[in-house]
Amino acid sequence: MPRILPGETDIYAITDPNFSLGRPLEEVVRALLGAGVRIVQYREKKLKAGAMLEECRLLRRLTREANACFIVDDYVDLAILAEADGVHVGQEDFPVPQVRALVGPDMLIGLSTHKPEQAEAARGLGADYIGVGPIYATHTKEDVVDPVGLEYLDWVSRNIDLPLVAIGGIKEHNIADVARHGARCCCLITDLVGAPDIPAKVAALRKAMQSGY
Ligand code: 3NM
Repeated sequence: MPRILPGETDIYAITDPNFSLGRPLEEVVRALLGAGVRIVQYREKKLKAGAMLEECRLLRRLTREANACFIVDDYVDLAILAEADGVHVGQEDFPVPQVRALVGPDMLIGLSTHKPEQAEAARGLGADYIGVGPIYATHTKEDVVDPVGLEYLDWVSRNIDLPLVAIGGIKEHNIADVARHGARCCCLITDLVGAPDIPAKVAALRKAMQSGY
């Protein structure tokens, strides 16, 4: 059983080959896990299914050895085949109840939310945690909605009884504000997997987060 789950205080890392400074996925994930990151999401938009499954099996092995939580973005089938701990879906993916029917009762389901109605609906749908974002502008995700700002994060942290993960444009220089506005768990792509020294970046992000509480 993974030691840290989404919603607990920590960094939540998402992989992205486009921002990893050309380093292989294995190197990036080993660096994250070695630095103590305990939640890793596999996010891949370009590879063919077989290649994605191969990468997910590798990440499953690495995260299991590190007692870390492994989540797959979007692809429910891939999450099942790779024996992931969770799958993360967006508002326009398969609806959470249908995803639940496929993955069974034990797999975590994360749902991205961008407005109060979506956050309010999430528990009834059966989501285990919600993404809250994009907090700030981000160019990492295509077709992303406008930034929701810290106000939405504040509102969710006060009103929604589900673990939340803040996401979108979070960086070392603003993560303290995100923590201050109710996020115990902050999710990053570019500022984390794009850091030349990933362990140093994880340490700096954690220190900055702590200063926000
Ligand atoms: N989902 P970065 S924002 C994958 O708001 C993703 O649901 C978002 O990347 C959402 O840390 C986002 O580089 C991109 O801004 C996050």
